[in-house]
Amino acid sequence: MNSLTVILPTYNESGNIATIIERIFQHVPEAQVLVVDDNSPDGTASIVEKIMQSEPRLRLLKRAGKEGLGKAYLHAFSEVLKDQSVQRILMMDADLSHDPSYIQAMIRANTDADVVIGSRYCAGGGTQGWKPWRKLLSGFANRYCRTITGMPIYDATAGFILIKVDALRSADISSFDASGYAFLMELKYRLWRRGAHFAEVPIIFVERREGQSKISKHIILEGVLAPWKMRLRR
Ligand SMILES: Nc1nc2c(ncn2[C@@H]2O[C@H](COP(=O)(O)OP(=O)(O)OP(=O)(O)O)[C@@H](O)[C@H]2O)c(=O)[nH]1
Ligand SMILES: [Mg+2]
Repeated sequence: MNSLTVILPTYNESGNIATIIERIFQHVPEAQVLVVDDNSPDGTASIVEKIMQSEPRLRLLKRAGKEGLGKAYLHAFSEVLKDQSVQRILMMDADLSHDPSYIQAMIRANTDADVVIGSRYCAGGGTQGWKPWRKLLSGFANRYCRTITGMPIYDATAGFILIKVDALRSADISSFDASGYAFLMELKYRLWRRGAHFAEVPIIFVERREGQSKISKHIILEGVLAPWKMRLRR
């Protein structure tokens, strides 16, 4: 069955990519996986190509250069939506912070909800291995987003998101220009404004052990401004 496509955006994830792909197929053997790589200098794409030789469920979308998480996801959505048989899309990080063992619980919650978030901020969720500043920033960012936008979601900056394709098709997702947390908040906001029903499934988010963070001052600033932009546009 060709109904679930997992999208894995990558930039310099050579230390994680083989493990995350293997673990996804272990927990959801029926899934297809699409890696979206922005020409990682560390050779992430060639590792994927090697695995593809013996793994027909795996595909690779190669992009010319680093353009941020948002652009990579929008490109991947437009590819996946061409295939009418795909019923749901799962967005997740490739750095092993999002444990594939939660995917089945998210799929179960997806029967009643259009969008299921692997959530750090609902009862039972949390983070492991984060420095205090990261915890504070993330907790604050989520309360801030909820207060300003009114969106009833505890983990608005989450990147572990299962979406029914019908909900994604009805939201206007082709036309926005945001990269990191801003993209993840705005995507949920557009789905919510279009009437999508949300559920949150608790996850423990584990700090990456391999590779480097791509968080920058630009991504944080864009995230701070995003909820105001959404509110003002309303
Ligand atoms: N294709 C693509 N993927 C990206 C880009 N920036 C980040 N990613 C990927 O998006 C996912 C999330 O990025 P991370 O750098 O892990 O961001 P984070 O989880 O907020 O922060 P850390 O875990 O601290 O690094 C990872 O799989 C990255 O490799 C990009 O510009 N293009
Ligand atoms: Mg990460």
